Amino acid sequence: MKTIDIDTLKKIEKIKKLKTCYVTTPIYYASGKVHIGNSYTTIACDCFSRFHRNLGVDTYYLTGMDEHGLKIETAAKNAGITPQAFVDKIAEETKELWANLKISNDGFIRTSDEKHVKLVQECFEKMLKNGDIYLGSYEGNYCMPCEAYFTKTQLGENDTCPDCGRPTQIVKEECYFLNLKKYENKLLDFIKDNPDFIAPESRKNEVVSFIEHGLEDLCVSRTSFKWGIPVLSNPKHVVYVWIDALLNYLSAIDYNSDKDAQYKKYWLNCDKVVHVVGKDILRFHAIYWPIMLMSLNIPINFKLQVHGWIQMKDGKMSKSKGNMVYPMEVVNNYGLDALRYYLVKEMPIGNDGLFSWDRFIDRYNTDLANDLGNLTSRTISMINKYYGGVIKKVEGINDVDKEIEELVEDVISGAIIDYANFSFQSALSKIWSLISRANKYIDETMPWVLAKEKDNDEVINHKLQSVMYHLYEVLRVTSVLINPVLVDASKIMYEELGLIDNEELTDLKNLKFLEDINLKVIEKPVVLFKRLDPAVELKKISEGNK
Ligand code: ME8
Repeated sequence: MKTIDIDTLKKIEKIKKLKTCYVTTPIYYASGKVHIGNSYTTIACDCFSRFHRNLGVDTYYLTGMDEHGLKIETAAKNAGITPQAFVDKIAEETKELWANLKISNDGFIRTSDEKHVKLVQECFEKMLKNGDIYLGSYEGNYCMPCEAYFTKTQLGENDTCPDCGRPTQIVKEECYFLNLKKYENKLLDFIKDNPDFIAPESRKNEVVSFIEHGLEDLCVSRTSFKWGIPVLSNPKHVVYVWIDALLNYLSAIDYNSDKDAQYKKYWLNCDKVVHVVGKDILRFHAIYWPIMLMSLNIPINFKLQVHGWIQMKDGKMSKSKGNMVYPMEVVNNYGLDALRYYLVKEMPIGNDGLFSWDRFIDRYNTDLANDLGNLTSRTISMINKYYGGVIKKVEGINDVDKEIEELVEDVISGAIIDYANFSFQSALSKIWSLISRANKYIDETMPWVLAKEKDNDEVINHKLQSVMYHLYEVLRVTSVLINPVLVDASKIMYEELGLIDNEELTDLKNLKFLEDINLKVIEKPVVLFKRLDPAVELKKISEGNK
């Protein structure tokens, strides 16, 4: 058998040595319904967490809600309820959505949680005391809906907001500042010394060039609204959103509390801490967050994984354009796996991905119904037809069989490395190259022709059996490799392949082509993904029947 190169082996070994992992999504603004864009991040982090757990890594997956700020205060007022009642409702709805998407998060932090409020107040006071936060006043162009000041160079035409395009207003207020300037060089050094701090590389370059242009101190409090965490020593100020929001990653794991076992395990001594963020909030995570940690004397023990946006054909999804897609609309009509697969498969690492219904239906039919679905049902039906469902070891294999075995080995190692690097698109492409090869292998070996030679022992007990064995192994390996993404299909495949509760044969860490399996497959496989008629589906969607 072909041997895997040393470099790949080293990478795999390193991944398999991981003991602990902490994965976080951004905390989402509790100002409205969670859409398919936020769902992408949450699903991708779920795949990442499931992958690590499947490898035996003790993984903590955190998500949550960002619940303070003027926008939420205003939305609550418009709804005629208190901000707390407003965010309680959104948090419940979001939790329910994540449960429906089978998100396997371990923690759900809300910035209105008591332990979070306490930590933010303590950290703010600590930074006040060490002089990194100071009181001053700020005058600048402020965008009300985005709750952000912009410098002259950032503003759009006629002083409009560079993010939402609406007019900004000149606002002056007393506020606290975080001294970013002081840390400029230290941060640049840190980024230089930790080349994999920000992935992908292009995003790292963006950050470095931003810092090199010079940082302005950051306004970190507000007096113009009430719905926030009061500054302990000067409660007319509330802590402005980023200091509040970023600390969720530590309050959730009980940093600075009496019971800080989780902080020790998932931060201080953790092998892999990954904050997954969209490109829109890179700067906050790559600049403000490490500076806050430096100021608080907490180790910067995390990496940033940056992803692009899910775009619609007519640009970014927005309520005003009316092009929003909500995840349950997809799940209710096409199943959870179809949504999970499409989102992680369509998002190239570092760039934007596209959501379009015609592409969604095309991928569903091609990848899921035709490639994966057909391979599964064809293989299981043939094993039943030719060998009464029993799969067993074979001797004497030929070159094509060997080629399949080598491909299985390559795909396993390649997919593990890709998953560990958050490159789901590439991992899935590799897995699908195996599925396609196996479908072609059926056409090449033509089992139905071999089966006709009933009295030929060589054909029936070796050749045909070897084809069935190799197809079975492709399916078994595939069912294990797709498990982090296609949570339902993988389980069904385990059942159909006789693998339920068989921890040894579904163990990702020791996954390889096995030469001696004796098992029985299910008699009647179900249709994993029912083929869709694109014309019918697209018509239904355009009529708004979905
Ligand atoms: O920024 N495509 O919250 P937010 C892909 N509260 N991902 C998308 C997306 C799209 N079209 N739209 C949103 C905040 N996202 C802050 C974060 S963290 C300490 C505070 C994802 O509700 C993406 O990950 O605006 C983005 O970073 C996040 O949702 C923003 O969510």
